[in-house]
Amino acid sequence: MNRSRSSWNKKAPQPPVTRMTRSSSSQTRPTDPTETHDSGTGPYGKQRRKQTDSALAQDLSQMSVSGLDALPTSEGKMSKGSCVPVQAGQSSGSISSPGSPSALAAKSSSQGGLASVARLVKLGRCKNVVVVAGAGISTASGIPDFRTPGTGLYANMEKYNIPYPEAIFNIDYFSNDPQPFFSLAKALYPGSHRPNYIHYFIRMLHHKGLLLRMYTQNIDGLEKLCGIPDDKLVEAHGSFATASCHLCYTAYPAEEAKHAIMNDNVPICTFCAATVKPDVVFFGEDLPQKYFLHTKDFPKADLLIIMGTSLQIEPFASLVNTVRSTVPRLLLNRHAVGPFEKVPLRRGDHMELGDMEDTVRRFAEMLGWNDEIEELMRSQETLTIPTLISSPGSVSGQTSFQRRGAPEPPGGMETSRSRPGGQRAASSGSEETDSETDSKSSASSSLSN
Ligand code: CNA
Repeated sequence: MNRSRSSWNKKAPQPPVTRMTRSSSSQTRPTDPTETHDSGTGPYGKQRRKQTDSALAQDLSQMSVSGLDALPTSEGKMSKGSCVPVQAGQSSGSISSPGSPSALAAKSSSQGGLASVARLVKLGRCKNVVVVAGAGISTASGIPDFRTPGTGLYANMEKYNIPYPEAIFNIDYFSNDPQPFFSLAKALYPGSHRPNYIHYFIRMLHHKGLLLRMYTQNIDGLEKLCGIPDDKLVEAHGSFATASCHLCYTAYPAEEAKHAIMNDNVPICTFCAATVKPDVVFFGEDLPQKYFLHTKDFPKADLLIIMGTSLQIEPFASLVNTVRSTVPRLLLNRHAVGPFEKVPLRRGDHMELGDMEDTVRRFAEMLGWNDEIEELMRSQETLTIPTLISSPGSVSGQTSFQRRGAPEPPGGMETSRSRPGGQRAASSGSEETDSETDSKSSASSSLSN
């Protein structure tokens, strides 16, 4: 690989702030969802990944043998506070099978849960909706998730020549060998994929003045691309919109980083000569400052929608336990995850299992929003596609990504340490096209606090 240089922009020193790092698995998840009511910085302290490579390898081999099903599937998960992978149906309850409590809960939940929530929305009882999302909302756009057997990143690691899946998002591994991540980044850079119906459904929540905030683990930028405004979005695991030195955090022009990576060059920090990376949060890195909006948002939420996530990455996963205990929570996923694996479900919890695009379409029909969403998709796609065609990133298009069977993106988190990205002004992938008004401006204004 060649090395490229570019003009640099040294970041101003930042005041010390509370750090929240990304870690794999739900090691410190509160055990009783009804007990945790977040205030302040939340129940999670600084966490580091404690898994050993061998434990991870074992964990992943369990994942790869699990079947893909509309009902709960097997997913490896580390037990709280230990390095021992937990098997289906064991103490953490992470894996369920037909007939298991989760499957029974799934069965009972599918009897009208979606309709109940739709009714609440139509009655005007949900005006501060918080959405928590993961890679599953983008699989319909052709971007693999982490854990879906067969297609997920974890099942396709050999393509990247790494010892274990999470190495691709491990900052120490990157420091030694950025190539695996850069190979993946080439496939994931925004410009290759289009938002799907699910993204536009969330955009419609905003359009209706109901979206308090969307918290996404995704780094594909599709939320912004479909027009969800930046002040409604927390990209908890960072994004490709900015780039910086992985060592000293000196900012680096994102377009130049992209150009270098797309051309198999390594972008180099002009300040310390270490490797530059897109500001996607790696394991062990801090979350963006914006993430801390959750301390205000979740207590205020009157409906929580959890979509397309296995709730395996902390501290993000525990967010779902920080809404008030009376607040309805709706899980849309292929299988039960997190607190929805427990039976009985908490009062007010609903889940609708199966393919999410189908589920979300049904939900939209119940709400009477389907035609508007279709129209919104048509108008937004017309506006954004020309931009993408002229984008340098479009060379890696979806086709080549799929051909390589490429996995998915890492979650990134941004740092609260001296990373300006924490407050970065969102290089908007979003092109606001309608006259939506932000009915939750009071919450948004906290960004500048
Ligand atoms: P995950 O662990 O792969 O979980 C995804 C979940 O979505 C699983 O439970 C799947 O069963 C479910 N799912 C996938 N497709 C569908 C579908 N069509 N219908 C219903 N359910 C579906 O991914 P998480 O997001 O929970 O993990 C967090 C990681 C993944 C974050 O750090 C992300 O950055 C990272 N990631 C991001 C992307 C992206 O940006 N698109 C892609 C892959 C991974």
